[in-house]
Amino acid sequence: MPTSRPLPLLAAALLALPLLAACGGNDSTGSGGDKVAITATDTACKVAKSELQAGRTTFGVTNEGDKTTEVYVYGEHDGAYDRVVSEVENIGPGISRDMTVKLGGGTYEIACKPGQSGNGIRQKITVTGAKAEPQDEEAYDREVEVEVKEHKLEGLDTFTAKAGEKIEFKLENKGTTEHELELFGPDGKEVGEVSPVKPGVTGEAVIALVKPGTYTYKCGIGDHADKGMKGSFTVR
Ligand SMILES: [Cu+2]
Repeated sequence: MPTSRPLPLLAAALLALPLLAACGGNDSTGSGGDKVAITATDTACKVAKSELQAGRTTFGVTNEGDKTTEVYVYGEHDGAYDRVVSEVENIGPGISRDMTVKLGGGTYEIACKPGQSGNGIRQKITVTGAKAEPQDEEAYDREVEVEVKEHKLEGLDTFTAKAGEKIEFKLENKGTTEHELELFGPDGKEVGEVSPVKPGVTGEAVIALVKPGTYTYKCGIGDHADKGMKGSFTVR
């Protein structure tokens, strides 16, 4: 029983914790949460936990079916679960992928979509804790998907926006190393970024494109930009 443990021993255990975390912790999610397994088959969508704490959660998705699948997290909107909070696509049979998502308090549905179509097989989850800040999840006008692999950023070639629009940039890492997306306004100053995402993971950020002009973007990791992971688009 932890409560009957002598105090010095407990103190020693607490001191040892950061060391342990520093050595191991390859599955750490930053907020100390464990990875939540989602097992997808052609007929089922098993979520290891149906109750989660608000904050960042990493779902470890494994496809045990025969069809390529995708997994969505849907938030509620006017009584329907159709607001996409996060997704991970193109999970082939036998493949595992991680999906990290920041969830505020509320109810959500996780959908596995064998064959990558339809409404999917749904599981409800409950998240306890503070509601999400609007900018975390829903206050954007539209989203744009950017696909990255070594060494290309795809999806923004024909992208344009109107000044004042809030865009959710979704960075889908289909490569084999970490990538990110840094965005700079017409004056060259950074206006936002999608933080580095690991291979197989999708990251996102809502960025307001306040001023009209030419925006530039790049992957700021290593020499990726020099290798071609950069570009520009116009905001009118
Ligand atoms: Cu990169």
